[in-house]
Amino acid sequence: MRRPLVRALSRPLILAAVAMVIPLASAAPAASDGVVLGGYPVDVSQSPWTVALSSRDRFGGMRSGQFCGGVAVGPTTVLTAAHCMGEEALGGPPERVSDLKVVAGRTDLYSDVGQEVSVRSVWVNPRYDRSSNAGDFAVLTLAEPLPAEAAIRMAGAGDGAYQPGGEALVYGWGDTTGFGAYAHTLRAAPVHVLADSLCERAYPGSSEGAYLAQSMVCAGEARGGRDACQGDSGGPLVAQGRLIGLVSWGSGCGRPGSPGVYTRVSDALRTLGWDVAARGAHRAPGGP
Ligand code: 4AZ
Repeated sequence: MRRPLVRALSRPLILAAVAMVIPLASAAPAASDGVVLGGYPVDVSQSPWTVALSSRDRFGGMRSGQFCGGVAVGPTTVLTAAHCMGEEALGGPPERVSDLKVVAGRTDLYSDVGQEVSVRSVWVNPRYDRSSNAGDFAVLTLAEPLPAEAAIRMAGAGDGAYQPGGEALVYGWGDTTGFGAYAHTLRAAPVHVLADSLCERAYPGSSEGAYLAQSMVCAGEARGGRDACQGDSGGPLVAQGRLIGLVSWGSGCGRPGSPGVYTRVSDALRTLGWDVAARGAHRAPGGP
């Protein structure tokens, strides 16, 4: 569910209370140690393209102001989810968040290791559809460049990395339990790329969204357990060393039969008119 990040962040005490009760129930989540659920800790040097989006003014300084994930695809270009730049998350247009930053090279959000770079401009996909969640991506242009090795290659249409059954990794600092327990160190969870038909069946269309294979990628585990969750949005789904998805939505986190839904990077590239090899360096006229 593309639940507003803000709602979870503004009610941490309520969520904490729920989390204390749930382990006693039989319907406990399949895993409770993830990124991302069902994951493990990683050092950001293993995935230097994984960045945190930050606004201390809006989200507080505790966890470096982190509220979403992002992916460096060029020295000054970061992809994230459109819904991370929405009013529900930011309380207004992104231009009004004067301390919007990208945090790179910081595994532990409690530390000040790495780099914080101001966001110079935000381009939200004008075709992003809030009811289906189609086209859930935005492009951030940074005020200063990140180290060149921080950028990941994107997988274009027809890339084998989209093949169902393939292994992928999702990265983030998001909720590790589904109950509002936000990580402060980066985590990764191994998931499988799943057939579109699985997500089409799981998400035929509801208030949460509708799975559309052209613009979305289905990934997770049939048994549930490993999944992205709130706070991971906008972060990377990587297969065969290439970026195939951005964390977008799903019904809850890690539930059997409710896989994670990701923005299909090849479709974003097509919308942007970007050449895969150009890593976002070539802009379409009228684009970001
Ligand atoms: C969210 O609310 C969210 N399980 C992100 C990913 C998933 C669910 C919710 C996928 O940002």
